[in-house]
Amino acid sequence: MLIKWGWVMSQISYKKRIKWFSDARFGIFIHWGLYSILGRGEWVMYVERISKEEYAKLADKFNPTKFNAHKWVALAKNAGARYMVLTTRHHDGFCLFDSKVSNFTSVKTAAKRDFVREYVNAARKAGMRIGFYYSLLDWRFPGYHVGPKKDPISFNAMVEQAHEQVKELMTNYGKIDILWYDGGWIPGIKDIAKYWRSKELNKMVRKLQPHIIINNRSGIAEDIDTPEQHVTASKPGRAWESCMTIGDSCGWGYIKHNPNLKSTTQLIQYLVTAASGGGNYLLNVGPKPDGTIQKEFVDRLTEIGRWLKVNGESIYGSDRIPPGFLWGGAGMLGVLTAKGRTLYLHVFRWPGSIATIAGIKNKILSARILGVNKKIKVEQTIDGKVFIKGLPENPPDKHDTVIALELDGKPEPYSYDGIPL
Ligand code: H79
Repeated sequence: MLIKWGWVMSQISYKKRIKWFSDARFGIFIHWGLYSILGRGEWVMYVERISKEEYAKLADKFNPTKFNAHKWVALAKNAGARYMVLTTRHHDGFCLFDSKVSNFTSVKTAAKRDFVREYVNAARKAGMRIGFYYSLLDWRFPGYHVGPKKDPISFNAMVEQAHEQVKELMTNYGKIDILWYDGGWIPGIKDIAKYWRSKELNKMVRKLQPHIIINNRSGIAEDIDTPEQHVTASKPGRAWESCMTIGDSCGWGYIKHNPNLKSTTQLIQYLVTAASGGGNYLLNVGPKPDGTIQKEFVDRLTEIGRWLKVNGESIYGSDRIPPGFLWGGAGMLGVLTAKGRTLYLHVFRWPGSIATIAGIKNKILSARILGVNKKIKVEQTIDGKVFIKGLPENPPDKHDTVIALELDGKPEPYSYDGIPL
């Protein structure tokens, strides 16, 4: 009984703690570091087998005079993002913050700046929630590559450094909203939490930052699941966030020649699909080495922001669509999102003057197109079919036109079980 009550209590506090995050729905991820100079993605050191001595020389060149954290935050805000996550350190071990346990930082090399502090200050000023990405692994330690069993001294030095640096990040920058671990996998090891001493690590984090949201990449589930490069819902009640690049590769840091970018429409559809499943969308930007962000990214983010200004009520604070809706509820048209008694039909493929959907049990009281000041007519049949009539021939929004359906209660699917189609 005691155990059960303890579980209930922790669920309640989880619900409370996670609320702002789930309501936010949209965040901007930033991958920026020494690798940005080479312009071939953040894995360049590893995939090109660059020695740590050679790679370290990049720190002498990393002096981004055009970096302005306020501009990054303004871009994210204008895109409609409610939080940001910055790579405080990636797998190369280079820190964008001041660390007592490493000399390989932007503070102790050419730039002589604490970029994490500048980011935190700018984000806080703008009311943007603050996330820290931190890579547990550090390629510079031989013990990482051969594993903890073959070189425990080097491996444990790496673990020790991670514990110290996470402590620094959780102590020196005020309130932090998200801790986004990555790089927890260890070659040949399944029980990674044991080797990172993640239980102890996260206990320390929660002591220093009681409200923080921790992701699932230290080998412990913690608060959120993090599907990478795909949108896949977790089980109901569990928060999740899909992270994704704008480019077509698995490169997250700046890539000089990366012409096959996802369109704004695709990005909006991913965001909507995540919201439909009760999840968040963390969209990545890899700024250039000088700290500026390429035009193609700025244009997409600005356009998403424009779309969200009109259609944000269907995204922010939305509920997960209950199970049982046919084909996600919107058939060939697109997907549904929901909030309270409102269903939002996101039309990705505009049908012309009549939109038909099946599988809705509720009575629909009224319908409106977001951003278009005109009531529209709805007809319903007793077997859950809905006909939305008198629509314009062409879609009012080329990415996704949203039709809000006000219902007589919370959305309920109409079940056709046993009825042959
Ligand atoms: O920080 C980003 C990635 O660097 C990191 N997670 C996101 C958020 C990540 N680490 N590993 N992976 C993602 C998956 C590894 C993909 C790889 Fe590859 C395939 C590494 C080597 C082969 C892609 C292709 C990267 C280098 C070559």
